[in-house]
Amino acid sequence: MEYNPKEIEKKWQTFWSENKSFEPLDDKQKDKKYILSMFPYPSGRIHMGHVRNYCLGDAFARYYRKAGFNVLHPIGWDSFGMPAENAAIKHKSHPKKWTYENIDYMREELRSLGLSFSEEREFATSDELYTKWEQEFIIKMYESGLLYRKSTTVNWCEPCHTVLANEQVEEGCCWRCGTPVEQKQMPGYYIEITKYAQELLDDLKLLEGSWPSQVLTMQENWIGRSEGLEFTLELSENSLFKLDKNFSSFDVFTTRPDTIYGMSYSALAPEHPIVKYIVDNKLLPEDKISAIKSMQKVSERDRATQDKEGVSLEIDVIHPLTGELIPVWVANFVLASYGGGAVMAVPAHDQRDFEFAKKYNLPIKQVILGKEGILENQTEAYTQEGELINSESFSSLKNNKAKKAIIYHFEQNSLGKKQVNFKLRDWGVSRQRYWGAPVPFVHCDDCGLVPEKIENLPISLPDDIEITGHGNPLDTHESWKKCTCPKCGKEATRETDTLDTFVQSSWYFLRYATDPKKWQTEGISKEDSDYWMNVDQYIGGIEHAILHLLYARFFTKVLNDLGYTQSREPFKQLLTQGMVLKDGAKMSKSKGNVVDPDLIMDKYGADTARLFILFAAPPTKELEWNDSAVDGAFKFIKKFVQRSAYVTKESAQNFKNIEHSSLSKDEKDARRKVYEALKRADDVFNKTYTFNTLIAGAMEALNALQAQDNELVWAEGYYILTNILEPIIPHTCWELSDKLFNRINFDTKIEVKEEVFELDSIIIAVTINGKKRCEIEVSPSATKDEVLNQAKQAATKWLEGKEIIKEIVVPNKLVNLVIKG
Ligand code: ANZ
Ligand code: ZN
Repeated sequence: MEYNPKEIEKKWQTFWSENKSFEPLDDKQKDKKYILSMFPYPSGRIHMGHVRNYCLGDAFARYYRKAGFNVLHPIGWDSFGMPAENAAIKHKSHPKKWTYENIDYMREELRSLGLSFSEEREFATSDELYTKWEQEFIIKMYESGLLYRKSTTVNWCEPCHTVLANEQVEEGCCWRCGTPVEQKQMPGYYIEITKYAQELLDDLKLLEGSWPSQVLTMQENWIGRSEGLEFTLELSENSLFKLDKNFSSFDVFTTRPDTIYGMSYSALAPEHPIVKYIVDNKLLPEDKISAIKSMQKVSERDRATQDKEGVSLEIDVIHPLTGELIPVWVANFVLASYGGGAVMAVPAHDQRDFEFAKKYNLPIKQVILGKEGILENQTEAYTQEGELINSESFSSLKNNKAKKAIIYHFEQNSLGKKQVNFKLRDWGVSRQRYWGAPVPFVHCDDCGLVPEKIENLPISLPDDIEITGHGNPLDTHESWKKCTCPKCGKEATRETDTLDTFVQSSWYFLRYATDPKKWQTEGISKEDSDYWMNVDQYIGGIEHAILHLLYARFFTKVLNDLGYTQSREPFKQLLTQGMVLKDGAKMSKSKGNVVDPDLIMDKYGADTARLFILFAAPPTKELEWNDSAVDGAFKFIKKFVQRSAYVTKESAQNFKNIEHSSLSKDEKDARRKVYEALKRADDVFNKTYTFNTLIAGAMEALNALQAQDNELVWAEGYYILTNILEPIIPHTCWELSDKLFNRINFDTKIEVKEEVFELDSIIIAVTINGKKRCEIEVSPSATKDEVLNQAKQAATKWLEGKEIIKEIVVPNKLVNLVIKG
């Protein structure tokens, strides 16, 4: 039998498609598995990362289908986003054309890998039908108060007339034209993810053991919960007058109320309203004003890597406990959007405050006494535990106790309150771009911001646009913008912002779970999603550890609250795959080390690519591309196919009658290896995911089969190996099982026969005074005395004339004899 991958792969791919072999059943009584690999962005061609991602998912899907589950294994396209617009600018094409042509091409590439996707559930997130439901969710969120519009500072490039994401700002300049980026106030839409911060944090506990702990930690840090004290700093009398009584105080948040007696200055963010007022009204000398202005121009992100910088604002606040005057500065390390955008600075115990105080010669006052005692000429902040000093009645308390005592004191005296803060910010979903889902709102002179009527959805993108790279093409499309107000019917203007593509990937798994027959009339079918959700196995790159996975968790909770699904945590198990490397580096065009999956499939066929990818490394580890290992994978399959010739018709029908006890040692060995591989398969798919060990086991089993020539053992071996390898090399295994066995009955589960693991004899070591002297071969049923006698006989020459004072038998392993002299 010859191995001809081109022929058999085409044959089975056509068969699967024509027979709809991989459509999930409409039978909610059946146990289900929902297997999902993160859907691809249609960038043009698939790369090895995709191959790894989808081959892993496919192995799970095929395994569970064989194990009798109703399996949902869908695919689609995350098809909105910037690259389509950039390609349109570069190649003078249309983003839509570019996107859908790429999808058609990549669909064929995935198909030729033989992936067992449901074809009926495929969609692209740029499909109008998808946009329609997404816009409905957005309106529902607006109506429930979860989505709002506000003005904030954004990165703005004037020549390109566009907002830039942080990632598009390179050393303070626009990535496209190189112009220095400005900070500009711009209105945008936000979803209040912060309302779910505590739940998003708490529910990480439910995922322990099922998600990689690294991902859980990253999410926890991103959510960034901290507990502390929020209190008000009152401005001094003089300062009040300086600010024309427009301000009387500001709030600060501290996680270290125990250090409050060490506050020697206070610092405001450059965007703080008091700073703005001072700048706008020129209440400081010219040079200070311009220094503040240049601080404001730097983005928050870049400030993080700058040296500490600040300007004294020439105003004071009153220390809430001592009544001392405390100077107020503006500082580049204070974030406008955290706490109140202001800090009490304690240079003795906070490193940033320390560096700033050193630079500007501000007092440093120690209030925590640690192991190092009184600190003189401090070179860095003391951030460890200790006892309070210089803290009036709180002195000598341990600092953790003092935290609570000081918060209590503030609360009792109505000076402040215990406060929980999160790093997590509300999710800005506005993009000033064309190729996205339009935000479904209308601006009316009389009614203000009005959501579109549900029956008018979707608000589709106009096709006749001019993409220049300058600004949002929707902004200049006058006829598209013109509309009527859904509320009062007067002429109004359409919103031209489109939604962040992360919105689309936040609910696509719920869409797949909805029967496509309902797609016209429902966005998410609760009935269907209650059956299919949660995703049993989610597979994707670690680069999505934070944003995508957090937004998807968040959206699921919101859609649950809105009644669309019973699910509240969408992904039960998460597998984050490692990267595919070549010559030790990530494959990338710029490094010129890309291996094109199409070429590999062309040369060797899909099964070789699949086998190599799952054999070369465990899924979570990096995978180094290796041409000779690819060749090795091909040779294994070829051998597997060729040797199948030893399986005769009669043996294929009769192998179930093997009488184990009558087999020779080689025959028994071969059988044992086959069953070991079978046993391992369940473990690998359900627990360890080490497909490499499963494949290695199958290879060993094939070698062991070759070392014997019992036809029945050959046939049984092939029956089992084709079964366990089918999730990995499906074309080959469908072909063999079809040729050799009756494919119709092929999916029945094979029982593991324990008799196969019973050994005829066991090798046992004999040691004398702990030193190994010889080995004996004993029957597994031998009694302790029989084993001992055999051991003594074998070791006669070491025992002659010696007295045995102790005999130890470790069953199946070892006999140790202790002798005297
Ligand atoms: C005084 C202090 C003393 C602080 C000390 C720390 C150590 P988390 O919540 O963990 O990030 N802080 C507060 N608001 C800030 C802002 N808008 N920008 C920059 N820093 C800000 O830490 C909160 C701590 O970060 C707060 O506690 C505050 O400094 C600072 F020995 O207050 B701390
Ligand atoms: Zn109106």
